[in-house]
Amino acid sequence: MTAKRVAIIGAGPSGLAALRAFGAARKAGEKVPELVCFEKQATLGGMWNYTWRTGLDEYGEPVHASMYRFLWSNGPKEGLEFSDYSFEEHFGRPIPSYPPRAVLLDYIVGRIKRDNLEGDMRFSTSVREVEWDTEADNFLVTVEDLTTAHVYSERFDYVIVASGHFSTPNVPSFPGFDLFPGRVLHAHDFRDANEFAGKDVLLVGSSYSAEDIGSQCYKYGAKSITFSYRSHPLGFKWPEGFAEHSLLLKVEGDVAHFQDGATKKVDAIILCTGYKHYFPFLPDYLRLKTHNCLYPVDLYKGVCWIDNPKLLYLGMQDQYYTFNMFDAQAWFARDVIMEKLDLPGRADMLADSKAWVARDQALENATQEIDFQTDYVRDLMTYTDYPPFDLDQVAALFKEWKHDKEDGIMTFRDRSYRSVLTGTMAPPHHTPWMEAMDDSLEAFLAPAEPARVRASG
Ligand code: FAD
Ligand code: NA7
Repeated sequence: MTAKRVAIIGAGPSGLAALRAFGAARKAGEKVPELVCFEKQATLGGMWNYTWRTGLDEYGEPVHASMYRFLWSNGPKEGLEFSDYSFEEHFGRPIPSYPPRAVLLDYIVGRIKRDNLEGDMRFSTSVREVEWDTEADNFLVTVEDLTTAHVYSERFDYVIVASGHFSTPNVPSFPGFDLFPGRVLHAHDFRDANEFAGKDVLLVGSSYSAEDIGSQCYKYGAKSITFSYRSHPLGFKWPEGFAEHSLLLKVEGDVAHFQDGATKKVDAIILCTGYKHYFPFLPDYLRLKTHNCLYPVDLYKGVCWIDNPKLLYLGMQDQYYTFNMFDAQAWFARDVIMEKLDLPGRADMLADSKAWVARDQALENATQEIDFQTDYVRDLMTYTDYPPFDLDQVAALFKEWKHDKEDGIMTFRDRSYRSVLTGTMAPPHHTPWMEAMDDSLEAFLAPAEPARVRASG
């Protein structure tokens, strides 16, 4: 019998979690399927790769990256630590709780490289089409090697979609944008806060992107930051120079008008209005259709496409938990594929999924959301041998993080947390976040400057 073939679409944290899950089974002596990972970028790491490019890349492909320079983790690393690979193991010593992008990238990729788990990795290869062949009982996956423009198809028994969902921007328009004299852009195309030094910046949206890009622009010298919210303000104790207004009504010249009657002259507008789940390579009958939420519809255990569970999705939820949740999902997907787990019938899968969706829709605040996602990850982990970790402690940590942000939105990244894996308390960073302008791995890991020794005398 020929080995089963599995296509993994994307080599970001979710796709790499799948490689790691199968790698763990292989290490345990199990016979694992043949894995092929298609990645349209030239390297591992997904969203955690930085590129200056926006719009289309050198091949005419939409640029995946929404990450920007100077991005530091927006939650404590102790909440996302892989339970089979601690930060301490990777860096050889404890590191502070809020690492910048390059440090997290090093950690994600390090886990894969150290154990040579890359396997059959097809870089610079974009998946163009996935079709289900009922007769053959497998998928026909068509891809393009971007470097040669060669298009080819291969057959797979399973397909894992790990292509991320914070890449295709949701871009509303507002009256007056066409005549606005400054720059209008979406957060997806934001790259360098220095561009906005000395400027009055308007951010539309009131979630993570607005909060972080607004804070960044302030850190790098913007003159003022104005947020415009649709449902609710961010509500932090912002420093002087910040303001929050209700929804933008229109722009007249360079003056923004808000629903609450306020007006503000602005130099640039950044739409922090979220992203769309977008799978141009999937036909309608296989395509997940959801907004950004904690439990997307039509997925059993948030992973298996109920209408055809040989199609599996990783990382499609909105996220408190990130890397360790992707792992828990990948272990579950692996065990479905390796037939270590029996899936219930369609009606039972649907009922289970609907119960989770209903519970998600009734959530009223962040505390409940954290508890919900904790329960979700806990439930997933009961099915597999993903190394257990103390989920209650992680949930408590997320709640503490929420309070820390309320206490000081510009200082929360200076806090330290205890690893639930190693029990080690993170050391403080050598420089407060507001003064740490260099976000390189080298600067972050550099020892604190020794205190100057005063000449006695
Ligand atoms: P991605 O990382 O998006 O990876 C998907 C991969 O699929 C990419 O490499 C892409 O090139 C590839 N791909 C897509 N389409 C195709 C195709 N057709 N063919 C082949 N390959 C394809 N999380 C945190 O934990 N902490 C943070 O501080 C944090 N900050 C964030 C800041 C920003 C601005 C954004 C956008 C996200 C942030 N996140 C953060 C969430 C982040 O998305 C996740 O941590 C993580 O990257 C999701 O992993 P993923 O593998 O599911 O998706
Ligand atoms: P989110 O968390 O999905 O939030 C999107 C925000 O955009 C949210 O505040 C929405 O308001 C707002 N929005 C969406 N459409 C509109 C329109 N038409 N008008 C005004 N406001 C709108 O996306 P983010 O980019 O902030 O975060 C996504 C990830 O990127 C996250 O993991 C971060 O770590 C980085 P609503 O509350 O729905 O009224």
